[in-house]
Amino acid sequence: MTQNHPLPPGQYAIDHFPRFGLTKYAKKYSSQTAPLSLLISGDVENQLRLTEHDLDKLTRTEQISDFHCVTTWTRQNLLWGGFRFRDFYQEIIQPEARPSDEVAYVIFRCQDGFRSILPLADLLADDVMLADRLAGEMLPAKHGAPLRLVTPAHYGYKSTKHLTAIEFWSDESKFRPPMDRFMSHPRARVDYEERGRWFPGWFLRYLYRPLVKSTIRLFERTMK
Ligand SMILES: Nc1nc2c(c(=O)[nH]1)N[C@H]1C(S)=C(S)[C@@H](COP(=O)(O)O)O[C@H]1N2
Ligand SMILES: [Mo]
Repeated sequence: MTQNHPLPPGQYAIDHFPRFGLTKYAKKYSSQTAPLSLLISGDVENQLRLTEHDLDKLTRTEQISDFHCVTTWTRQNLLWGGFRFRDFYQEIIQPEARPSDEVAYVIFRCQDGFRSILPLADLLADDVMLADRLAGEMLPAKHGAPLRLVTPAHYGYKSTKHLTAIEFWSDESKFRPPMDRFMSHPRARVDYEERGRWFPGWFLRYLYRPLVKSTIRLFERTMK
């Protein structure tokens, strides 16, 4: 099942999978994983509060994909388990929450305050998952339990961990990026090196790369 994709522009492969993220959220780490409680809201007729049992009706799926952090490290061939976002949208959100026809953006929120936004169209791709398993085991707290987004075609900052809410909106106005605006690209596709806005991707490579080691160390300390 292992596939080797060429590395996207400006990325290098590492052989471990560190916990990573915005340093301002590093201290929010909790090894105690709360059971899933996912609030569905936005331009929808019905708000929903979903638990893990509500996801049982979806077909489980597994995929092997590469994970690309915007700071230039890539971890290849991760085995994720969970649900396809498209199935979740078509089999739970559309029939039960009844989103408006205008919905075009989705906001993901989580326990530590981090958040991300993606166009709905990007999320309906085959390889976008809501994952609750990693490498054949329950998704550990380290990597985003109880449930995280996995979207391999986008930089890691779109793959929000520890999900608590998903909102469906017609525009981006309800989204405030958790990082400086220049670091937040509305799509962040790795193939196009959409690392951030205003600056070209190759420029941000050189800005971010020196921060990788210290950020990994910071996250390691917070997990002790
Ligand atoms: N809740 C939450 N999700 C998050 C982040 C975060 O700080 N908090 N950081 C993002 C970034 S920048 C990256 S690269 C990935 C890292 O995922 P990992 O910790 O499983 O390696 O999580 C993303 N999702
Ligand atoms: Mo990242």
